[in-house]
Amino acid sequence: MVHPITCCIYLFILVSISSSLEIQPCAVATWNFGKIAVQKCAEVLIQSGGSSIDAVERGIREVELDTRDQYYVGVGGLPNSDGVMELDAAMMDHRLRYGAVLALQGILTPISVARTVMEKCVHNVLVGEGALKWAISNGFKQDSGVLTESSKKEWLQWRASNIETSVDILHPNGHDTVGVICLDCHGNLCVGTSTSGWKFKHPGRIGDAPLIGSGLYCHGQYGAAVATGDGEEIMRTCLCSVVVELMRQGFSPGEACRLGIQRMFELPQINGDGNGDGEGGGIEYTKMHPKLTVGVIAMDPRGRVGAASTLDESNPHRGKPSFPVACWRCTSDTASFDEQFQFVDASIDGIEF
Ligand code: SD4
Repeated sequence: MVHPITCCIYLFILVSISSSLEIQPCAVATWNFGKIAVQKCAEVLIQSGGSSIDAVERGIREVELDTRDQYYVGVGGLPNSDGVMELDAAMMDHRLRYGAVLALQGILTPISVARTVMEKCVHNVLVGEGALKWAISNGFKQDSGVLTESSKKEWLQWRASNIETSVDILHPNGHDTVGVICLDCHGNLCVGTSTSGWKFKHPGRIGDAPLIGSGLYCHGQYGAAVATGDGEEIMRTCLCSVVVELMRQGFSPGEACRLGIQRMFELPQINGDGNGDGEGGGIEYTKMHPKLTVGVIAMDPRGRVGAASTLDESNPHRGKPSFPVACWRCTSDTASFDEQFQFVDASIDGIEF
């Protein structure tokens, strides 16, 4: 005769196992380079049974360290107007822990520093010299290689041509963020971001990417969101906070992203061209806006994913009328990465997958 308490324990173990079996680990990431990130996330989540935190960190590091293309992320990103690399990164997990480093100099993998801030620091956000000090005291090495020769060359050319970034508010190709959301087999979400930000930005400029609620947000019960694009506008909307709040209200990830993007179009007009004199420009952020570039991805704890962007035929970005999202979902133990991977294109109408 089995003791009732033993019975309960067996039942509990059975229920835990079967509920964790139902969860299909999943990873999504922004833009075409997101594939590199997602591939690493898949490896971490499946082969080494890592957590969503491990997966987000390792996935983003792949893009930070990759110099094959001119991503505006980590090594090979582009510096500020003084020619100095100032990198932003952040992480937030299902327990609503958050860590960010802003304008970090001389560190190849800012996302790993952001993780240490999230996990070990009494503060949530460290900036500039203080962030570097924290990184070094946590074992990170300073490395001048964060500014590559080709990035330096591009900056020198830009400086020689005397372009004023401050008025170049709608730069179509001047920034990128790698944003990654992962769900692990325990149903835990984590989100992270990393970017060198607006190319040739004013020294000390911080984008939305490392700012909680703007470039990223995560709530273990309702979902996570990550944004990319025109950071000045994303932070005016607190876009990722809006998207997760919409999921809390019961909207699906796709609907939440679509409504979040609609909110972007409701931003009121900015007077001036951004050069500080309060004159000129006059930019109307309505659906008619010709160039607003924003993309957002969301995932809920069931692994449903949605995405939307401001892009369409009338407002393409790098020649495409939609925002590419790299997505991997573990649908079977035997399928290869490529069989489980897809690029999804998200436009104004939003998409769910
Ligand atoms: C920023 N939002 O620094 C970032 C850049 C980006 O696609 O995501 N660009 O404003």
